[in-house]
Amino acid sequence: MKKLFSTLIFICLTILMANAQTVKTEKILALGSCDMCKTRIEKTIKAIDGVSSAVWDLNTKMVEVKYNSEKTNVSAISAEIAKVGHDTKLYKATDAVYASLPACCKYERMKTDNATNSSGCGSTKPCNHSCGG
Ligand SMILES: [Cu+2]
Repeated sequence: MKKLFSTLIFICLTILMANAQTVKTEKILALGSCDMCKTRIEKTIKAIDGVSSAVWDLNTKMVEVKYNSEKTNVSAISAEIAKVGHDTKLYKATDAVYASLPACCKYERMKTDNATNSSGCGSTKPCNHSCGG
């Protein structure tokens, strides 16, 4: 009887520890500008397998995501956000998807290191030099 009891305790602890390890809460930067963006971003993230909640904040542009780290991760979530038109730190939305967003959703795009600079250098690296121009 004593053995059964300690076995039960052990099983309970194992389950508790497993839960603590797999459910993560992470804040991800996702650029957007209005309530439509909020709905789009949250709906997109919640549709991902393993995500239990997503709450986007218009002021901070951060979305707090609760997810099972065995099923998904920040990189995969960021990729999905970018697919529907919102820049994240890891993935940028394509110009075509961004262009298709409603006018109210046009946010200021995230600056990328490899963007062509104003002098038309076209370098794929950060352009701190004069570009020979
Ligand atoms: Cu919007």
